Amino acid sequence: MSAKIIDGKKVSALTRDEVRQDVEDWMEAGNRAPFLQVVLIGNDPASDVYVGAKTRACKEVGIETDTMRLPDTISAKELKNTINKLNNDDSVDGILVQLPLPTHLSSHDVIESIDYRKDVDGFHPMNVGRLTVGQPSFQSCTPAGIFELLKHYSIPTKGKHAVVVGASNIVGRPVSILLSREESIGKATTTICHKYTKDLTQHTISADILVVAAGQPSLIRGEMVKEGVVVIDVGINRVADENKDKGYSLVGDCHFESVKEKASWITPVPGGVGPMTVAMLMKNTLLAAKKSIYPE
Ligand code: BQF
Repeated sequence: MSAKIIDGKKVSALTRDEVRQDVEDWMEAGNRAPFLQVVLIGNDPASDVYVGAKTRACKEVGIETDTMRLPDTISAKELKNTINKLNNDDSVDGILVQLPLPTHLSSHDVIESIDYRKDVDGFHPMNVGRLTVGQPSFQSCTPAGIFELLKHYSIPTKGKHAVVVGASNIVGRPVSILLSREESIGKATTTICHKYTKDLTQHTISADILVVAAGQPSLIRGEMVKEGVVVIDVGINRVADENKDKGYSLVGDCHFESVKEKASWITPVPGGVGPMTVAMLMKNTLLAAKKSIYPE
């Protein structure tokens, strides 16, 4: 078998188009444009790229946005005060603090200082908790994007064995929770693997759906998966490539060439899950502006 491609670029364009239309309707009904405040701390080049992608998407769908650039010397207290002002500013619908943070800042503390009603990344414990118990919440954008892809391609999850590799708070953990929920996309038997998993292949080989978010190029190879598996590769790794102008190319956590020979469906990197993450941020920002999750 050679896998069919899950086209995240295409589905993200469709999703953004939907949001653009919804924003237009929202404004025609007499409301102001949704507003996303991005907070970018320090000078991480990858973060610059991600924030650039997010602000471009905002412009495209009619969401207003501003990026507040703060020095990496900012203290926890100063940052908390800054976020507090944004929490209390009625013209701000969504607040996104770009991760990773400089090491002297605690991401737990920073995330918890954001008003959960403006937490469009879905990282606040209130949103994570509500997601876990099945109450309406902002869903973390990458997991939500993965679900949008499964929905678009009508890939069934009920009763399947879903194996998630990577247990991060941003991707692996929430994906595993969502896949095991009793919802229309869900009802999967879920295994979560991480760096202490003894025999990774023993688990990946039995996966009907394999979500890989480990941050390690070629972690998953063809021999480690079953014929017909659906592979969602969340990894974004820079590897040196002298044929590219930038000097590097992006690869996922799967050895694409060998895995695609066995999979029924696979996400490419780039152009798979990544663009969906940005599209779902647009959706969340509109939900925040409409106060859809947390009505007043
Ligand atoms: C694509 C991210 C690791 C750490 C912090 C499109 C994005 C990426 C890839 C993007 C990511 C990854 C984001 C592609 C946002 C996804 O074409 O494949 C878009 O902008 N992402 C982030 O904000 O912080 C990260 C990964």
